[in-house]
Amino acid sequence: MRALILGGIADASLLAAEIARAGIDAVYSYGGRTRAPADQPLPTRIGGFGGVSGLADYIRSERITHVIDATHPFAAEMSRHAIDACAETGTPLIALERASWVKAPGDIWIEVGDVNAAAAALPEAPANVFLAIGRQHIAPFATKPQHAYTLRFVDPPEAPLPFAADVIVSRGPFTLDGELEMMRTRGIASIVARNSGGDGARAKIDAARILGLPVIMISRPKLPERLRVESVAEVMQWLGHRTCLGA
Ligand code: 3Y8
Ligand code: NAP
Repeated sequence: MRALILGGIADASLLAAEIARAGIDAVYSYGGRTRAPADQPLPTRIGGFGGVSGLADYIRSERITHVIDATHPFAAEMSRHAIDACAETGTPLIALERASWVKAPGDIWIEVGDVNAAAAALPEAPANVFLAIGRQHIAPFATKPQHAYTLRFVDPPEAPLPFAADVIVSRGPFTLDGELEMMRTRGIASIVARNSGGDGARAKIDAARILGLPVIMISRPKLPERLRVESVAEVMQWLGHRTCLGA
């Protein structure tokens, strides 16, 4: 057995630790989006494969027998390539994808389908807005320059921003107290977020509820059907290994 983990988020790191503990031969893969990604307890590769064909070639040349797509729910292109490359090479594929956040009593969510709709959903009157969607997809907010934006990136910005904004550089995971403090001191009036799920970035959603702030929540991209589980233990069972996590 030789597993390829398409990683890049906290759940993939938890999986890598279990796979290393089980002594399974595996490779961890980052897309190369951040300057210093977290170390993993497995041999690690960084960067794209070169599309579906590049991934299929990698699977063949590295004699990969199982692929685990443990990427972020919004890493849709990588997930689609994994489905196609595994079909082409006849390689078993499983997706480890955490559950979406679910609106709780007291949450004020404006649910939208993509980042353009999120920008359109912002009010016209100038406000302090926290864009908690990283660096890659902020351009649509240039259509509403009247707002005072706070952004949060993993690494300092390398290029000029498409609009005036204050950038917090932090890779998370984030705490409730930290989110409350940041939103209060900046007088944040609304938040834009992706429905990433998981605990690492959930604190901003809880802080918004406590402060009675609206969250413009971007729903996940649709992906083709594939075997999908929500826990590391289920992936380990799929690999034929029991895990110390039980189940
Ligand atoms: C490179 C690996 C961990 C580390 C942190 C989790 C938590 C923060 C949710 C906010 C939302 C956001 C962003 C986010 C989440 C965790 C986890 C998670 C959101 C790292 C990581 C990589 C990336 C890539 C980066 C994106 C960016 C997105 C910041 C490592 C830290 C906003 C997504 O500058 C860039 O190009 C950054 C790009 C893709 C989205 C964007 O478009 O900017 N993640 N995030 C992965 C790779 O190269 O393969 O550097 O160690 C991992 C983490 N991201 O393990 O706990 O739940 O896992 N990351 C979003 O949800 O909208 C932060 O700020 O509240
Ligand atoms: P994406 O748009 O779905 O993928 C674009 C291209 O990036 C892919 O086609 C592939 O290039 C390369 N790529 C992406 N993830 C890769 C991986 N794990 N290993 C090798 N190549 C990868 O990807 P994204 O949304 O930018 O996410 C990039 C990485 O950041 C992923 O690892 C993801 O888990 C992590 N991440 C993303 C988000 C987010 O909000 N999107 C949040 C947290 C973490 P080729 O076509 O050349 O193979």
